[in-house]
Amino acid sequence: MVMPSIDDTKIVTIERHILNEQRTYPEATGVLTYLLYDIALAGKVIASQTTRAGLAEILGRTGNINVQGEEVMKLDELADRMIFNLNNHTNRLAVMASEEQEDILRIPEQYGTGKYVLLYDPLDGSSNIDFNVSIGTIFAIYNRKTESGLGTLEDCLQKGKDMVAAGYMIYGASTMLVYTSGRGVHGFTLDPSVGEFLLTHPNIRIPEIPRYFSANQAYMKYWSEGVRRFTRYLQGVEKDDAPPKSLSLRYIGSMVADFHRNLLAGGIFYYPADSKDPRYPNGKLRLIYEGAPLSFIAQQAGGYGSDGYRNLLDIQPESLHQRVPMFIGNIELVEKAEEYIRKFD
Ligand code: P6P
Repeated sequence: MVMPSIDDTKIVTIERHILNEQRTYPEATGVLTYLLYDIALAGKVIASQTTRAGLAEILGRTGNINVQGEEVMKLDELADRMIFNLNNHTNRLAVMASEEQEDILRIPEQYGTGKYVLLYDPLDGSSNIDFNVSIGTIFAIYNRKTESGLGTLEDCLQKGKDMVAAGYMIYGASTMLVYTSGRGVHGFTLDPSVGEFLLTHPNIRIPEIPRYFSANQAYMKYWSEGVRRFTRYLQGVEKDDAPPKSLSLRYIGSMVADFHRNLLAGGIFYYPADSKDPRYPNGKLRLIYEGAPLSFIAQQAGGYGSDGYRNLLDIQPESLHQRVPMFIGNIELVEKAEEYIRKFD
């Protein structure tokens, strides 16, 4: 039987890709490679469940409410548990923190601790599960700041500019893992037939000409004057300030999916401060496991992430679930948002 010839030099797994990268860094120990592998393994398991959500008993709600005051979907819990359990015994991490858990996640005492810190949103956009909309996992990796022993809250509250690596998994038509370790952004697509993430999008760069803008314009009445005028600029109706010709609106309401499309096609995702809920004047999205990792990825792909005033990666987090306005995507569009906010707020 003649088998189709497979060019095995083109089969690049996450491990091979990172090891190739690490060869340029003699001091690299390989621990980060294994950590990314553990995260990828969690992604494979989560993907195996998200594609069955409509079939398995895990669809639907647990009746639990998480620290965000949001109803917890069963897949949320599975994803949260999966990432913690696949990483809590590897001696690679000092501490973890999750969007689903109020406090930091300590490494169980029977296991050793390591030099990295893992912050993650296990299943962002999970309210979309019932409607079969793409959802995702977001993660950020830092070096621990404390010397040894169990990691602390201080280890989790670091500026995004000190991040070692960041990435996301998107569970959609295919499952992808996109990551950066500070040397460009690279995308891997899961081949379910072999259970491996294979390099499909090396060196992702956000296109110069943006194609989309993504925001929930139903909330325009809650936004500041500057953000409203920026949105009118994007719509092409702000007097004497024409936007890029190609712009179209795309908003899925699942940040990883909105971000991923804009990373590949060019555009901006924004979730500004709003007066919708006086408890959350800085909007809905969180800094340490959403805004900061996605800004690091955008910046590594030639884009930029801002809170409307400054680089999101320069913000010193004050608390685990701190919310922050965010404008992430093409530099020109994010800087235009900052300009409107400076001028009209
Ligand atoms: P809104 C999903 O619930 C999420 O956390 C993000 O994935 C998404 O970008 C945002 O909230 C959507 O929020 O207020 O537009 O429904």
